[in-house]
Amino acid sequence: LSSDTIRQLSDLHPKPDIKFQYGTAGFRTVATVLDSVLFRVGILAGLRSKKLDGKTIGVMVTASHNPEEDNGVKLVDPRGEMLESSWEAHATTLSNASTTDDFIQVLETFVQTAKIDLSKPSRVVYARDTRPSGPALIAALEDGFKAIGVDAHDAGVTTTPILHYLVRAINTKGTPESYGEDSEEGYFLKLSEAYKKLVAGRATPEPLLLDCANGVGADAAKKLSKYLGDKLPIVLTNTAIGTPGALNNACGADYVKTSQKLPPSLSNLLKPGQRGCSLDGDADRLMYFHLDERGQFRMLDGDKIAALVAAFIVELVKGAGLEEHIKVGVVQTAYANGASTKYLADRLPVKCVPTGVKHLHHAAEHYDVGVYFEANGHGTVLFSPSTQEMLSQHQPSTPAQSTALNHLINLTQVINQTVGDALSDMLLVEVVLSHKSYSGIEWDSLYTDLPNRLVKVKVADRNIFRTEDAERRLVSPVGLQDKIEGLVRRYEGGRSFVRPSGTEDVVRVYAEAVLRPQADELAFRVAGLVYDETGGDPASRPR
Ligand code: G16
Repeated sequence: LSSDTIRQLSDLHPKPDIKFQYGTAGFRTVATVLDSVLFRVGILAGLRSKKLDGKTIGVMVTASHNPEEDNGVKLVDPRGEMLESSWEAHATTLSNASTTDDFIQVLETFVQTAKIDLSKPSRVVYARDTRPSGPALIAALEDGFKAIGVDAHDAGVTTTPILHYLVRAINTKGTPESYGEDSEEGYFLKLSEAYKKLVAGRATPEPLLLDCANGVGADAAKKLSKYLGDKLPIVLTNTAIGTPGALNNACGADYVKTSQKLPPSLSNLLKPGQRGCSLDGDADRLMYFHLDERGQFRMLDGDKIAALVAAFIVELVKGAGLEEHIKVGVVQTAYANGASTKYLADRLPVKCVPTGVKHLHHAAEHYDVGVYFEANGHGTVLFSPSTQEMLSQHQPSTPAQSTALNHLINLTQVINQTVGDALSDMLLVEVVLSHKSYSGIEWDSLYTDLPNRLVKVKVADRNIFRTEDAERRLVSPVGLQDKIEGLVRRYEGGRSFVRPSGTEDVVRVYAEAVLRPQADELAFRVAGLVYDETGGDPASRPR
């Protein structure tokens, strides 16, 4: 380590008096305090690459669904997956060293204990979303690259899933596992070509209304739309990338999921019977919706996407004559609507894991085909390497089997298997709707959601909340779980859980019950319990 260069550059990025944590989706907080974190992440990314023999690592600067004033950064491992969890702790430790001296000492110890050969090359590809704080944070990140001598490639302003795609494409280039051309254009080509094959010969669908959350998804969707041409007419809205304060504001996937409402900006645009969907701030989440026969807003969330997609894949696997060889499974979190879990578990193996794509992704890898979606619309489908191999080798016995097999192969291409990808998921949903001749109404009627409510509680210290059983039970603060269960018992079909957010400084409370007013009441009463437990300003007590 040339500690002189690191020292000089580190002095330009002093750490504020704040405790940082690499959480559910990397570091994420108000952008103004993140400068030192970005510098240090630049160094860490370089070290991760060296440790992995010069493989390319990804760095994405985004705060996704969070408000515009937040920002964040997450690392992407060589196969396009989230950073290996043991390194999350290293990221946290490095980010919290208080002075340049401390930082260099922690760094040297880390290089020794992790046995990193500094003579190896290091390569990183990085990108950011549209947040105004992005350019300054990227400059800090680049200082980190400079400090450790990274061969860095700037992918500019793009979506999180495109960055994940690029990482995998770069690392598999020229190998039998090649994931596609290592460029944004390569991504759009791969997805759009597969989509066109899957809908060949089918009627052009009614236009899809796409809410881009005034974020980076607007640019990407515009480009994708050109590749799709008239195969999928898309009406883009909330594309005001340059308007201060517009990002995720009363629009986007998180707004739709949490408020269970149509973004007000869409109210004059969405016509009864029309399909609409919302991206989030970095286009890795997708929520669908439609207006039913009575003009009522109906949300088609990640659970509904999982149900739609899993059933379709099972049908194709059977159609291809592969049901004895390929087992499809689903992964959800505690937020999955109880009705969706019942619907899926009656048909397929279903596993529940803690929040965070990395947990779902790893669990999904245990199936031949693993469909994973968080209720908030974050998810994808994984085809195991042996399943992909089987699909390419299988000899179908009938023309019908051959068609089903080709559809499965094309699905492996339209789906971004590195991470949840709103645009890829949108194409996937559109394929299934087209094949099934479903409108939003038929899709929605697969099962009826139990009424549910999600609320946030601002507490003094969310770290006192600890959970077990895939976040379905609180173990700390002691005694609170019993109180929650006491409340839940009073509600028909009641279910509720409490967990600390990994991306916002809040505790989240989820509740569902058979009747809407009861789900709301249960959520607010549990939130009240949480609030009483931790104390705080009575004016902000949830009610
Ligand atoms: C991130 C994670 C998701 C998670 C969400 C909310 O999404 O990638 O897996 O569901 O945060 O997490 P929490 O409830 O812990 O705040 P995104 O879209 O913001 O990157």
